[in-house]
Amino acid sequence: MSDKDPSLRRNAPKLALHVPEPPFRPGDTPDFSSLKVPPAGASPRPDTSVAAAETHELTTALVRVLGDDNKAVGAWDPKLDPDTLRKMLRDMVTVRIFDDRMYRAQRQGKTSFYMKCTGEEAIAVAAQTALDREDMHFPTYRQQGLLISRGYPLTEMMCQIYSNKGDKLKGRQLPIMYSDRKYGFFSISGNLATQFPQAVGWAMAAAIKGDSRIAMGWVGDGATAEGDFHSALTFATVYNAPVILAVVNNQWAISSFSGIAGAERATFAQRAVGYGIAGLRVDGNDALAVYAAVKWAAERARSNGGPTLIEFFTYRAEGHSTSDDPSGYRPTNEAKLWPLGDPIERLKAHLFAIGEWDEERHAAMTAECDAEVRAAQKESEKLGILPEQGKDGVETMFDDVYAEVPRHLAEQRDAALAEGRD
Ligand SMILES: Cc1ncc(C[n+]2csc(CCOP(=O)(O)OP(=O)(O)O)c2C)c(N)n1
Ligand SMILES: [Mg+2]
Repeated sequence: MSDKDPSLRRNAPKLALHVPEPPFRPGDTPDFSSLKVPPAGASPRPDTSVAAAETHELTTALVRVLGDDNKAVGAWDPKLDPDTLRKMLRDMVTVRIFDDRMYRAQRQGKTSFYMKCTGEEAIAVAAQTALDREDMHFPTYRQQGLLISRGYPLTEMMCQIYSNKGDKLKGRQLPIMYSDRKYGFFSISGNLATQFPQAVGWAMAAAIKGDSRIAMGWVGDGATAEGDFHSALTFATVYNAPVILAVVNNQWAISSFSGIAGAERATFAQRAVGYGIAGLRVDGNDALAVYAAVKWAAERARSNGGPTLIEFFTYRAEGHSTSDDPSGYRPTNEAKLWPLGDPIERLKAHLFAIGEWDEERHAAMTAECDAEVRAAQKESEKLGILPEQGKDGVETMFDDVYAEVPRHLAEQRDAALAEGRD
């Protein structure tokens, strides 16, 4: 047989590619029984100065603190005081109410677009609580919990969503793509994974300046397939950047399941170790575990121990955005069958279990949050909603691009104005 003509190699095995397919499609009954969910408290908590390679076990495990009895157990229990727990619960409830009202506002035609984070509230809220107010976040469109937890005015968030007269970004950003340096919240970019190199770069700059603030970058499971994810990890490890890199693995990237980004082969946290970065895989629906993991990574970064990649394992309970209909690609009851539960219910049950909360207080607090969101909505809607918004003069699109409008743009602006007058 000749080696020159590959078609003649009849006895060799045929090469084949594997094309990942989600385990369940619309109409199927989801079955998560093969999912390995270790008991709460099972993971060891190494010292924050541990060598990155030694975190390997933690990248395949799942750090969990809240047990089936709703008590906090194990080495990762952050031992938070009840006021902090109640504040986190309140923030998470506010995020959910905010999401519901803004989703409805989109359906009522008051804005063009909205994105919820249902089921993922614990991740942004607990991460924010674990960091310092001065630390810098590089968020994606699903971390509204960071702003809400930092006490950002809800009215301002809504004005941005409505792109109305109160929108500080003047309608130049897609609704929900907030930006506020004062709140340590970098401008959201729709371009996936840009957050990672930006966070690493900011963290490197902080170190160069001798600053003590750290950065936290955020991406989704799907975005880890972007080149930016990998170059960010390279820079982070080479320069030992004081950064926390969060992968929110909600298992979906619009209609692509996480297998398309490589989840069938290794966990997202495992990617860290290959780069020489510490990795943690955490139950993202367990607010205490999220808090503890971010605190661990922050301590490591602040003491020049280097970067940490944290995978928050969760489930995107609703559509990708108001433009998406998940019933077209996954079973409609999948979110309900997801075994890690609802993060709000779990934190609430924990507060009940330690005798620091009850139904009456919960109902009163929920009513307060609801009233707060409604009041903010009323206030922001006074400043404009669709279809009245968006009638700015054509000349305004030339503003804020350059410090001084260059000659050729000035000419275009004048021509547009002249045409408008005809
Ligand atoms: C570079 C780039 N590619 C594609 C898109 C289109 N897009 C927007 S969101 C999204 C899915 C992202 O999924 P994931 O990273 O898992 O985040 P999630 O939406 O689940 O929070 C895609 C493909 C984009 N915005 N930017
Ligand atoms: Mg995703």
